[in-house]
Amino acid sequence: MNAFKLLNTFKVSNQTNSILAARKKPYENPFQNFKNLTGIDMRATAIESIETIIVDLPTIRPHKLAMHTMQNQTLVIIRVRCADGVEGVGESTTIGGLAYGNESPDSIKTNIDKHFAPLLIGQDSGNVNAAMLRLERSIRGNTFAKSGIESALLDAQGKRLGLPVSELLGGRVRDALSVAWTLASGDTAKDIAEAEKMLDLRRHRIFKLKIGAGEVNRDLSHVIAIKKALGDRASVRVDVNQAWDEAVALRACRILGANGIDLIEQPISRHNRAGMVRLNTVSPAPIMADESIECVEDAFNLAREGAASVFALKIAKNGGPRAVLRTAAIAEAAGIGLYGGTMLEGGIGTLASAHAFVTLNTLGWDTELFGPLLLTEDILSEPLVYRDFQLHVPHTPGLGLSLDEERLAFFRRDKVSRITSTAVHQA
Ligand code: MUC
Ligand code: MG
Repeated sequence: MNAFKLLNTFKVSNQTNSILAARKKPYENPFQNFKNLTGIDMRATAIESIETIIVDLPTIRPHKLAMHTMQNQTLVIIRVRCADGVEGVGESTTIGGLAYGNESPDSIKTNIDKHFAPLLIGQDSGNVNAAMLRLERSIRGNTFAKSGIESALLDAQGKRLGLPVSELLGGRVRDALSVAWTLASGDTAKDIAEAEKMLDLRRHRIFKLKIGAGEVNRDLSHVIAIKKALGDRASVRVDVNQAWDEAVALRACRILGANGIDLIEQPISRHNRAGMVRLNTVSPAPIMADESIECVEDAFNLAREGAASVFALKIAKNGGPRAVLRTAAIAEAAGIGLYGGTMLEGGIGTLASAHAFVTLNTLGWDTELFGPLLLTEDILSEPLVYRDFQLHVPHTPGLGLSLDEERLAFFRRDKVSRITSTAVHQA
């Protein structure tokens, strides 16, 4: 049988795109094998379809990073539908189109639709190892897209087995995660007021300041003023997003360390690894690698060279909740501290990260899983629970969330473009 025919055996002629429509009896021994409509041996947990949806959500205020100012956030939602009726949901999200990494929301959607889905349709959704290995063999990089798919497969398997994703990952050792907040309005007084509000609300007592876009001395004064205002009531850290060169960073790291700043994230380009090693040797405040880690192998090389004292763990930059735990294992073995990072995902990506982070033995620098709180809207039926400075991670099966279909329909980008094209047509 040629490849085209084989691919078509996975499709049925009606609109359900179901290879197993006649057999859909959810949860009845989903691991049993049986023959599909064309006689091919299949599992009840086979992947039937993969849908990718781009969603644009407004932020509560402009969020200023060295390379981009966010006015909204774009999520790619992934729905993996399986033959037993189980659906897994995942999210692939980045910051500022292509400003942060090698993948944009548009490339993530196109690549999943065109390259990932054909490899996965008909495969066993219950075997996450095998599914991800199949992708790994044919698709280089694209860790953001892989992360959303891996999250969705874990969500599906958790729902099927009645287990939270954290338990599929070996079991949680904590139920809640302390969460930092990023001060990034660009205005010192506004940032101090925002930090005070967060302390009052008992929502955050760790603050990350986004610097690097402005003149360095002004940035340093801004950070020092905020630390002075907050004193010992908060941990203050900075993220430079690669904006400095090594000479500037050498001076700035000394000043920041001397003024009580606890952590300095990605001060220089990810390409200057030797410079990161030199900075990490002399800086009084620990250096954290973020953009330097684009895959698990990067983490190994950074650890080997001593280029950072702390790693920002991000599911998107490693290829998923399981993949990020491999980076964490490298860090643990090398004595490198761990920080649970974010790409400012919405609720789905945030929970996918959280389920991985609750399984870690140590998480000395806590997390920054505040993405949903930066958005004025979400597309989940129930918001995530932030209380007493922590994100509380659900015990319900899968990622522990459900989509609000009406809100998803409202915020999906293709709906907006349909409306726009109708309006243009009428005019
Ligand atoms: C980054 O560079 O770490 C995380 C928090 C935030 O405000 O931006 C992100 C990305
Ligand atoms: Mg960062």
